[in-house]
Amino acid sequence: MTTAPDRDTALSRLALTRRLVALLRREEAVVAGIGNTNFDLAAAGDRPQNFYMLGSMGLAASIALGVALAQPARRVVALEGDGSLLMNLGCLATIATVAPPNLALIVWDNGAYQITGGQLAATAAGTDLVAVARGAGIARSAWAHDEATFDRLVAAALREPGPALIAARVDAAPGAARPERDPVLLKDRFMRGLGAR
Ligand SMILES: Cc1ncc(C[n+]2csc(CCOP(=O)(O)OP(=O)(O)O)c2C)c(N)n1
Repeated sequence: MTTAPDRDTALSRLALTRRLVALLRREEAVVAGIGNTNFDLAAAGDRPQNFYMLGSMGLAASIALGVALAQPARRVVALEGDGSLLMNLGCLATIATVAPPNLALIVWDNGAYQITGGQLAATAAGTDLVAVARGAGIARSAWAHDEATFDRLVAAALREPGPALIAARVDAAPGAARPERDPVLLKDRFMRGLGAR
């Protein structure tokens, strides 16, 4: 769907992250953004092909773009909070221009910078990140209004040529787990997980 869902139908970010992990079959790389996004990925299923961004907002998509270009035979998924993506909107134009067919972006839109105190983000005032992505040139950009649609969109993004962007309105539940916070260890493990070391 291209119409943004109402916020009162927000889905569980953790439940959706679990659904994503359940759909992974082929050692796909998953690059998770700062905070709740990577906390929930760690809870949903830690794996050597997961990379947990620490500190920098909005770079999961850019890192995932690099991985997708370096390993075109591997599917790559970026998970990003709406506040983080708003800080690096230019990546959408870059991804549309380079257009790696093996890249999918998933955006968790809770309308806020939740982890730093719930300050409202532009998405709460009406910025529609699916419309922004489509405008940037990522034609396969859609809202997941419910879990079944999310599953269908993710399965298609993992199988069909991308790039694709999937966004969901999510709740404000705190992140469910804490991954390792040693950046060198995380990077080395990820590189080994991708067979790059
Ligand atoms: C450049 C930069 N500015 C501010 C921060 C502080 N900060 C860390 S996480 C965060 C909010 C992230 O918001 P979002 O990506 O929407 O995720 P949420 O917390 O809502 O799950 C902020 C403001 C930071 N780490 N980097």
